[in-house]
Amino acid sequence: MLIKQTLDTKKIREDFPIFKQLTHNKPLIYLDNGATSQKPVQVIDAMNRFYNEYNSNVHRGVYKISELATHAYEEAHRKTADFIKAEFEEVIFTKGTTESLNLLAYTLGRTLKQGDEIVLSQMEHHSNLVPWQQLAKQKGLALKFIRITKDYKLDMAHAREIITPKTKIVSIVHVSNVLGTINPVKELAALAHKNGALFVIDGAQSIQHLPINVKELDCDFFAFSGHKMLGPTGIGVLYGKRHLLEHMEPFLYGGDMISEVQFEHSTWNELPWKFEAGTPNITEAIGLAAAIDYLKEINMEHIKEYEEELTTYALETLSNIKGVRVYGPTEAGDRGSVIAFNVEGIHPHDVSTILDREGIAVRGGHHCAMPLMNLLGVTGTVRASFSFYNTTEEIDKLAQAIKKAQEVFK
Ligand code: 7TS
Repeated sequence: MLIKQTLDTKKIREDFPIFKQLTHNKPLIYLDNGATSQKPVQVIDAMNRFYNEYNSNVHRGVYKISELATHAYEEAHRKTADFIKAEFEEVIFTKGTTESLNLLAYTLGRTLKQGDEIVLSQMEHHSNLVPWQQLAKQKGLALKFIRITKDYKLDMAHAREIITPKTKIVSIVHVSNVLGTINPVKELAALAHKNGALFVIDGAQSIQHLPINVKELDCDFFAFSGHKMLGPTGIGVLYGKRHLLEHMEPFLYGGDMISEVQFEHSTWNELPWKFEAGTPNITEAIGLAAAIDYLKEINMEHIKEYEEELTTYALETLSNIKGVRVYGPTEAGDRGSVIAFNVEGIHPHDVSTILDREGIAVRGGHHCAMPLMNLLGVTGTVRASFSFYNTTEEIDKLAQAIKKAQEVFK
């Protein structure tokens, strides 16, 4: 099967220094993009330039390089807001998706009362489960989970049953990091709003793969991480609708997030700074802005199209190997570029180790979704997750390496 070559992957790969090296004397085939993405030289250079040329703190100095740093940091906010079609005031920088979701559980949690309900799904990453679970324990809230159907999608009839006027928050993963399922978040937003609940999207696995328009999705909050979209670690985003953020209490207190402080009383800075206490991750924000520039230049629509082709190719290739069981929806249009699978009779860690010897990086394990593993009746899976710099040749090599593993364990 030939795929339509929407992107010039050969040229794109030249931007990624990591692909120039060998691993176990073989070219690196990086198929663990669900965990983190590789970084183009444009991102690395932007961060180096900051340290080499204008390293200083933001929002305080009146001298030249501090003004440059402040401008670059605010520009990073502007670019991020524009990337997801939000307003400048609606984008808060955090450490990552995990922190964004914890921020929400903490701040929204303050307004919840015993008996209130939170609805999640059975396919959540621990980051979108544990913070709500702990909040529910502290406050006597009920947690409900939308079931998964046999074809690995959310059971929307069940969602309609459990999302009621008692529900205060619905928080759902956009693209599952295990099943790859793309969830109907627009429909869920409407359902949540009809019942007076807030709707949160965990966008950790969608941000690099799908064009995101938060206004069109009509979500109240959208969380993601910079490191999964070509940016550095240590920077993430929480988008929130302006009128909601305005009424929420801050998460962390300290410098920068205040307007005026007296010994007994303080008032808060304007958005988004109200939610950014202390010296922020300036370098990382600058790296994230460079990543966004890069993604925009490649074009998110083209990335989506190319990855859909690649995923179709991979699904077909893997399903044709006897003894390989793939989890998740069977149509590439219903799923992101994540494929979890098991090889009959071989532990996922052993498969991953053999693949590593062939230069192939995949993840083996529970993927921070233990309850989902229990539902699937497995302790773990192997997971190959693709990005727009991956190729069909790499998928062919993955298939060969799986067959090699089957030979070894015969
Ligand atoms: N939500 C989802 C759906 C994720 O896939 C991840 C990370 C997170 C939240 C947390 O993001 P973080 O940047 O705060 O860590 N997922 C994975 C993964 O699948 N393999 O490694 C990390």
